[in-house]
Amino acid sequence: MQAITYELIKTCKQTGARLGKVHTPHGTFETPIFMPVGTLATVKTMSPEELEQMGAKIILSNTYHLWLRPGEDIVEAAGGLHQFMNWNGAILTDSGGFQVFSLSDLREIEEEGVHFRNHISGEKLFLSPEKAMHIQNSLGSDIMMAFDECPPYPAEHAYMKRSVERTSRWAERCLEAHNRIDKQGLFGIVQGGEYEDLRRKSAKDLMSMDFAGYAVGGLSVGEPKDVMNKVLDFTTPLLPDNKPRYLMGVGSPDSLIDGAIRGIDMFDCVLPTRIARNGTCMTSQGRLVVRNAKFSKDFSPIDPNCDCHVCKNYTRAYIRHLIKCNETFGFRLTTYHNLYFLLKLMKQVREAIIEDRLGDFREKFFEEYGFNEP
Ligand code: PRF
Ligand code: ZN
Repeated sequence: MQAITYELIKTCKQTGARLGKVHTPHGTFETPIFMPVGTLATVKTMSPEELEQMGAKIILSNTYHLWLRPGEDIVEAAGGLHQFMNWNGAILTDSGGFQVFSLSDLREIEEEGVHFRNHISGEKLFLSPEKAMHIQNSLGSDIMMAFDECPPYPAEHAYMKRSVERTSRWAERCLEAHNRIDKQGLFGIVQGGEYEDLRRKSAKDLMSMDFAGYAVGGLSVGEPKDVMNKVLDFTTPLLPDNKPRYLMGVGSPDSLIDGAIRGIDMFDCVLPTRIARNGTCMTSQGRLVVRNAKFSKDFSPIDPNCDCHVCKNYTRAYIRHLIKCNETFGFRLTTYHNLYFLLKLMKQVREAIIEDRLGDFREKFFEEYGFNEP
């Protein structure tokens, strides 16, 4: 029995976006979906009870960070990541590949794996496909990610080709090393940068292996938005219809809609939680920097069109005051609202797919939100 299964419910006649269901050992969720990021076994400032209240069904956590602190053996001894952090919904863990490349220095890639320095202590470490699978098996996430290389943008074709070939060999080793197939699903990651021939090669290699789902990696790494959309245009049609598709590290409202239109089912990003701690909110009228002086006497909610707990009970003036004073509660309020905003956006996307009007929804949303997302 596979741990993760996907059910395609319908496609939007206007756009081709997919409405589906993903079944996991920790519940079923409808797609397209946004996954809040809980890198260190916590979605920063939010309790699992609050995540449940706002409607989150699946969160993301990180192999790399939990390996370094507290160590996967401690999480395993607690009974796995769900028990350790008291979250009963689904969990996806990233493999550490991307984090090694983005956080550590002095990394050295070889066929066996990657040598690098711990970004906290400076200690020398080594991560390989086998090690990444072992750690994720210990964490007990519902969805594990293959260990891949995510090259920077732009990368030359010759480099990207070698990287894609190595990522395919690493993917085989991940499948080989994964030994809790009935309890945890493993997703492969398609790489290849902006090169169509390499995306094809990567997708073909990975399709010949039996993954529970497929991610599109190597995007949102500094390329312009139209490049990302073009890559998705030729990449998602290469992925199987009967498995979930996950666009890694993408979370701006416009990209969520444009990704769903191109057949993506799952998204994650630190954006809503990170900008929240900086005093910035996502609203139906675009971004609102609530820490700005102009809100000091504004007793209206962050977003008059939002029905979240924060917008029903707290004002811009109060939240601005808290954030100016570095009060933790202020960051909790903006984080709650931003996550609620994206979860609700995806709910609206799903409703629009049911009614074959996601194209109309996109047009209206962009008109009100603006095209100014970085
Ligand atoms: N690979 C992995 N994790 C990721 C990415 C990737 O390419 C990205 C790319 N935006 C985000 N997180 N393993
Ligand atoms: Zn709100």
